[in-house]
Amino acid sequence: MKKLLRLISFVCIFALLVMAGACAEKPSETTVPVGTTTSKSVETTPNAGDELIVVGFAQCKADESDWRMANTKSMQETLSEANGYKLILADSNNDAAKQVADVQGFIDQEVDYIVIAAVNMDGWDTVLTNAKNAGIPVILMDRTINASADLYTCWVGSDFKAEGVKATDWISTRFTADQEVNIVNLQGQLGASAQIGRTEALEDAVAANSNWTLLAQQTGEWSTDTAKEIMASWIQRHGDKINVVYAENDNMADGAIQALEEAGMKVGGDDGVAIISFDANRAYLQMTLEGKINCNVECNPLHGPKVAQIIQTIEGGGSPAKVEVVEEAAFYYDTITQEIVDARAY
Ligand code: GYE
Repeated sequence: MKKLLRLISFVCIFALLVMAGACAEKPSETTVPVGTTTSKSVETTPNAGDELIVVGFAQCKADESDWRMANTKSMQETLSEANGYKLILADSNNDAAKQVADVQGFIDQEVDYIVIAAVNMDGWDTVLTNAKNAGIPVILMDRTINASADLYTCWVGSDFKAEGVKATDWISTRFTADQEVNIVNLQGQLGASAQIGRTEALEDAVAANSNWTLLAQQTGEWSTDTAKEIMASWIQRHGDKINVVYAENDNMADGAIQALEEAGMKVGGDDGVAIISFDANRAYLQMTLEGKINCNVECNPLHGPKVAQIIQTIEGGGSPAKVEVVEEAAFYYDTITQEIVDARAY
């Protein structure tokens, strides 16, 4: 209902302005009347004076990791009241069932848009059908889900398997085909598409390289402390047989490094246990520069502006692209520079 009223007021304002413009002097330059968006570029913020656009944001766990905190901050800074939005943040504390309930809560509140950073890939059909029936556009951000594509408007995020391939490609350059490569894998929270994609890339590479062995694999829940405990037990069991730690985010890589150093093992560099990480947060790019992390694959958390642009496209009557994969790089201990680290936005 709110959306229909907003559309009617938008059309009336536009019609009045067109009539006023027809009578006034032709301006020397093209002026765009307040209340309309230019065809040339999509504004990322609504025009002054409009009522706030209410966005329900279902975040998995706001303090889950450095990456997640940067992601939440990007959404809060972009979808601010000053920019014309009312952002309602629901933190599921990584409880998939609670996150579905959070989304249903947004539907009951009749928000204008729902944005989801999904804890888990499964369990979305019913609540997204409810959102569709309520006429509320759903924007998936960060992670993908297993649901019919007609149940959400679009998805913006990373190609997690491609990230993993960047990492395994580096491992291939680090070791020769006749060297034993024993790998331990600290996985993200099981069922998250980021974990699934990164793990899949590693498992495919292990299957393709007869000299590679996956010694151990366990979820570190994206957490430094959990990863440190798991790594300490793997050191007890496998000791210096471990050649590579494949940690699916920076926080877990940090935990593994702490455990290895406390066990007196050499980490990173040219001849230490090779450390793979994902996210490339600034603090961990600094560790890459110091040689503690060998390969850090970027995963951009700053999705706020892109989400705002998608909302403005829809507000202007347009249809956003169904899939927006963000461009990402990888950084290596022997080529990264201090300038790259200092320029990091998060
Ligand atoms: O790698 C991790 C965060 O979904 C890409 O979730 C995101 C992952 C990221 O907690 O640090």
